Amino acid sequence: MAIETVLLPNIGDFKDSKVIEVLVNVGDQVEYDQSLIVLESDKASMEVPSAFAGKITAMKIKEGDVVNVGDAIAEIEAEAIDTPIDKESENVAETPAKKEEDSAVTPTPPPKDSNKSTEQQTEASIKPTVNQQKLGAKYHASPMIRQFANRLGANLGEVQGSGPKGRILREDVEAWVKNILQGGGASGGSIGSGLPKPPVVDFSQFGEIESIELSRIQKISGQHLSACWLNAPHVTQFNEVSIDELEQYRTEHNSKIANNKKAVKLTPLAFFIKATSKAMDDFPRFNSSLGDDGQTLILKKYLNIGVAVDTPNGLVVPVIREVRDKGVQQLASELVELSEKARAGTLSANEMQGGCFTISSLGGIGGSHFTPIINLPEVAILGVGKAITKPFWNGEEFEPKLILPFSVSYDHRVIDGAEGARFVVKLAEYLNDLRNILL
Ligand code: CAO
Repeated sequence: MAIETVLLPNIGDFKDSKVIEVLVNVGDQVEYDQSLIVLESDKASMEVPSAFAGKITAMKIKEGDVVNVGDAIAEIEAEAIDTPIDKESENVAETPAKKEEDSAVTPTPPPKDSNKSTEQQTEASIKPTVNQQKLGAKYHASPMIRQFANRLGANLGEVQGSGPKGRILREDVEAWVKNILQGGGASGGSIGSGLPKPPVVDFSQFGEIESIELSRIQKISGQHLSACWLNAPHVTQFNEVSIDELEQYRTEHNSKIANNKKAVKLTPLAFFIKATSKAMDDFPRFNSSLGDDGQTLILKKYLNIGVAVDTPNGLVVPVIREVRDKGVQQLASELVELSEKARAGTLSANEMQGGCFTISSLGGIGGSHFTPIINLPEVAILGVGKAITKPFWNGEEFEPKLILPFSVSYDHRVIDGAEGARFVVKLAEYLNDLRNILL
C-alpha cells in the first residue's frame, strides 16, 4: 500500500477558497469518492472527495485555511480499488443525458499504479454541496442533480438512487418529491413533515380480521384532525372546578319546566358555552386566527362557538352563532336542534361554518381530563369531562363537591402559557359562580 497525497484539483471559480469544514480525521478509513473537506467561495460551497480509498495518515489542512489548486489536502495509505464506472457500464444501459450527468460528478478513479497529479484528481471529482443538506452525506449525485434537488427542497439524504452504484438521478428526485406531495413516505421512511411512517403490518398473520371502510365523515375529519394536530403546536391546560351552584340552579330550573313539553331541558353544556364566550371576551386572542402568512393575527369581533357532536357516522361540529347575544335557555334549544340535525345528517354547510372556538363535551359519557385537538384555523378548544362528587378541602374539613374536570388546548403560536392559564382560571371562576358572568 502506497501513501498517496490528495491534491486540490482545478475547481474553476474556487480561488483562495476557505476550508469551512474538515470531514475526516487522521486514522479514519475513507472510501473512494468520500468527501474530505468542504470549501467555500463567495458564491457556493463545495465538497472535495477523496480520489483514493484507504486510511488517512495525515491531514495537510485545517478549518479556516485558504487553499488553491494543487495544495495538498491529505495523505492516504491507499488501497487498490475497483473502477465503478467501468463495471457499471457493462451492465447498465444509459441514455446520453444520464452519462453526461454521471461524468460531471464521478471522480475518475485513479489508475492503480500511476502518480496522481492535480489534473488526474480532476475537477470532475468536486461535488458542490447544498448547505441545508448533511455535509459529508454518503449519497452520490451530480452537481446538476444537487442543484435540481436544492431548487425543489428535496433532501438528497432521503432519496433512493436508482443509477449505477446507487447514484441519484433526476427521476429519483422527481419521484421523491411526487411521493411527498401525495402525502406518502419518502424512501428513507419519512413523510413530508419529516415524521417516520408507522410500520405496515399484515394482521391476518396473527388471527382473523375484518376490514371495514371508514365513513365519509371519518375520512374527511381524519384528514382535518391530522392537519390540525401536525400544524398547531398544542399546549393543553387542565383545570377542575366545583359546579355545585350551577348544578343546583340547573336542576331547579329543569324541575320547574318539567311539565312544559315544549321547554328544552338545560344540560351543563349550555352553561359551558355561555361561560366560554365570556372568557373569550376577556381574552380576545382566544377568538382569533393566524393569517395565512403566519405573521398576522386576525381578531374576530363576532363570536360563534362550535360543539362537537357524536353521530353514528362520525364527529361533526355544528356552530352556534353570536353566542354573546343569547341566554342559556336559547343556547340549550339551539344545541338540541343542531345536534338532532347532526345525528340525522341534515346539517347545512352553513351550519358547520364560521366557528371561532370549539367545545367537545364528553361529560354525558364519562371520563375526566382529555387533550382535545384544536379545530384549525381556530386557536383553542375546550374539552369537558364528567363532573363527579369528590372530597374538597375547604380550609377546615373535607366537604363533598361536584367537581368538573376540563381542559383547554391552545395554539402556542398565538397564546402564551400565562394567558392560557389565566383563561382556564377565569373560565373556572365563571362556572363556579355564574353571577360573575353578569359583572
Ligand atoms: N358532567 C356530568 N354530567 C354531564 C356533563 C358533565 N360534564 N355533561 C352532560 N352531563 C349529563 C347531562 O346533564 C345529562 O344528564 P341529565 O339528563 O340527567 O341531565 C346527560 O349527561 C346526557 O347529556 P348529553 O350528552 O345528552 O347532552 P349534552 O348537552 O351534555 O351534550 C352533545 C350534547 C351533542 C355534545 C352530546 O350529545 C355529544 O354528542 N357528546 C359527544 C361529543 C364528542 O364526541 N366529543 C368528542 C370529540 S373528539 O372526538
